[in-house]
Amino acid sequence: MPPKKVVAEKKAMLGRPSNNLQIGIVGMPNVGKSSLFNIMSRCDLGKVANFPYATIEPEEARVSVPDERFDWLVDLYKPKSVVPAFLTCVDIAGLTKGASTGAGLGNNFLANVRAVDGIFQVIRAFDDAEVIHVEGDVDPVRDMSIISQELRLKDAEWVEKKADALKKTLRGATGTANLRDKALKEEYDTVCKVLELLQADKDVRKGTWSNKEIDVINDLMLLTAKPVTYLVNLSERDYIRKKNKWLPKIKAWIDENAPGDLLIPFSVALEERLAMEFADDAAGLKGELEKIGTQSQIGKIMKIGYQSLNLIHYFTCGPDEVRAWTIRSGLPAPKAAGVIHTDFEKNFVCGEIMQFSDLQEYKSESAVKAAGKQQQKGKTYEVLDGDICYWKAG
Ligand SMILES: Nc1nc2c(ncn2[C@@H]2O[C@H](COP(=O)(O)OP(=O)(O)OP(=O)(O)O)[C@@H](O)[C@H]2O)c(=O)[nH]1
Ligand SMILES: [Mg+2]
Repeated sequence: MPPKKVVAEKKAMLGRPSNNLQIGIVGMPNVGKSSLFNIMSRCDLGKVANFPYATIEPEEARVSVPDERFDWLVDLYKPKSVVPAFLTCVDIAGLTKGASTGAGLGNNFLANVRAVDGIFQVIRAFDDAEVIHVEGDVDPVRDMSIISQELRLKDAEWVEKKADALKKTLRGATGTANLRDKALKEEYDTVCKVLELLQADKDVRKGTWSNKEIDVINDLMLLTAKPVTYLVNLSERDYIRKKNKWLPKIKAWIDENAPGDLLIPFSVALEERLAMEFADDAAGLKGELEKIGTQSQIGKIMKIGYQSLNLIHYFTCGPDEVRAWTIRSGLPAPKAAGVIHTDFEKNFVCGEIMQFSDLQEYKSESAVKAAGKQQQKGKTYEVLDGDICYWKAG
């Protein structure tokens, strides 16, 4: 008999298995979350106000994710309408010490964090005596510790309850090794492992988990399982000169407590000024950025946030529309087609797929086809970021 073929098991991902994911802006009160949200959404949805807890209900905005390939395709097809990739951002209320036990807007806040899939954590590193800090002074490292601790405490409380409930059910189990009892025992073991990790002051997303464990963890909807991108809000001057006394300390904190998480320095003050002074003046904006020798970070923030959620997009192109379709990476073709219409998934026949680089090289669809570079792909094809797809459904 030939040896059994070993198929490598695909690594499961933490988080909701959805293509419609959201990222929440989280941080201490009065650090610039709503200001950032407003700049990103370029509208006045969030309430920017100089008092702690100005935001109570989360506000939502779809923010486009910049992609040079998309711009190039729009230029090539000159379509009647365009839809870029976007990420849904949610402005969340400020969190304070003790939130996990209900202080401040505690539980309200944590429910909002539970509802999002990823976190932009805004950290205040700008000095401004006019802007109150709830802890009395500016200390981003303390703020980061407070936030990560509150999220962990809440997770631990949640997981402990779950472990207790499972323990009771297990005790009631028959003791015969049936499948249900075995699954329960495995679930219980995972929950205990998660609790141990949290009690050792580690975030769930930093643990090493098997696929089975990830299934259990995903059902728990834990706060510390969500990816975090740290956004450090600097004064305009510090941002431009790329220097601030807190930056090395923040970096060291991340290396120690959340290794691998990304840090993006930016400046609400600068972004606000640019948005205001050059609202409809792209040339003016370019000139100003050249003059002060810097760049806006909003595009980068959106891109990194999108990637942190394992999101990618494929394109559909034609004279009517060039559009980016967001999916979670690793989806097979029928599921990817299904984001356009569920019928495309149900009655999937095949996909005609072009690679962006081929279209860029051959400069027209017909030339790509003539070169035999457009390929027909079946149900098992895994759609890649930047693919240009035409779906055929029965
Ligand atoms: N000087 C300075 N002030 C800022 C900066 N970012 C925000 N502010 C000010 O800080 C105050 C609070 O800003 P918000 O954006 O409402 O803060 P928030 O984090 O949403 O606050 P909560 O919703 O209360 O948690 C406002 O007066 C802003 O103008 C900054 O980079 N520099
Ligand atoms: Mg706010």
